[in-house]
Amino acid sequence: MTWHVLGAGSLGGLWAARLARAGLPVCLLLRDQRRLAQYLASGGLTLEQDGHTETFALPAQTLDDAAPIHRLLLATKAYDAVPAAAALSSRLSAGAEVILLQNGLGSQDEVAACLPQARCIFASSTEGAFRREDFRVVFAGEGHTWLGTAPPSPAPAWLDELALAGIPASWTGDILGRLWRKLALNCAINPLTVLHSCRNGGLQTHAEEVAALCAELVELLIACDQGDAAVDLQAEVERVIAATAANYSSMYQDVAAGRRTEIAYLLGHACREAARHRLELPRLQALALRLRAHLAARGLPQD
Ligand code: NAD
Ligand code: KPL
Repeated sequence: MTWHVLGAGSLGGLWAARLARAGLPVCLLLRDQRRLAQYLASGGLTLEQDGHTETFALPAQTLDDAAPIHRLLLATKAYDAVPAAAALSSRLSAGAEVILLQNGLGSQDEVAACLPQARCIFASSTEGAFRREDFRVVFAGEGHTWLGTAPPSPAPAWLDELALAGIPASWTGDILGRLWRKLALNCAINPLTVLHSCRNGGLQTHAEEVAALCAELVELLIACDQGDAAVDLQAEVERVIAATAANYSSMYQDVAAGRRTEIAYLLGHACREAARHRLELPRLQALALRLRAHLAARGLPQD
């Protein structure tokens, strides 16, 4: 069965190239004819990995092509996921499987609501990739991808195809826990790196601020019935800060490049859930206000 990939950017490109390299059928879904023409002119999708460069002349279609889709990897930013899914809805067969590769939380439920005919599979990835230019992806960091449904269901047989393609992935019965844990890490680290204008390691000099945020995030996770995701959160945040001390967080990089951030699906989701549970989390709320003001001052969207 063909792997349709919508979002031929960093992670989508990384998946598409590895699936194709393993001889599996892959088809890219591009926004419109102009984008398709650009792709064809580029000669294909190029992957840079471990000093090697390989180009894959994958077939591609525009979103409004008529061919049905049975398996889709949706690899857009969280704020683009719903419009992209809606544009494809009429092409998805009954029982189609859609893998949602978005960071944060909130977009997955929005997509699932707009694709009632599909089986939506949520993913949480720690792999790293970036686009050197259009249709040219650099594999920047090894990691792992967790996949699962909410509520839990049995693993699909195509998990073997991911193994064949060298995509490190596992099925989990607790994908929401994985997504919440990553969201909490991102909320404790990313906004502060933007506001203090520092690399992740720079937060070691703001340890009290990080610890206070972790305490509120633990309260939130417990209120959201995500107690497992709350275990030793502060210790893990400190470990990640130390292990990635030389890196700039993804949010820092987005702001520095003048790109829209995924704030609505990270800190924004945390604050919405806190309000829903009537939790007073003053540090988290103040952080969201400061971050939004910072984005507004730079002319960037606050959601
Ligand atoms: P990206 O911006 O590199 O790629 C997204 C792609 O989707 C772009 O090429 C964009 O043009 C395309 N797109 C958006 N709407 C579309 C539409 N309607 N039709 C066709 N194409 C459309 O983003 P990314 O870095 O790959 O991130 C995707 C998700 O994965 C994000 O939620 C991100 O937080 C998460 N993530 C990324 C990394 C990473 O290292 N890049 C790591 C972990 C998680
Ligand atoms: O995932 C990250 C990001 O930058 O988005 C880390 C490195 C964990 C920091 O939160």
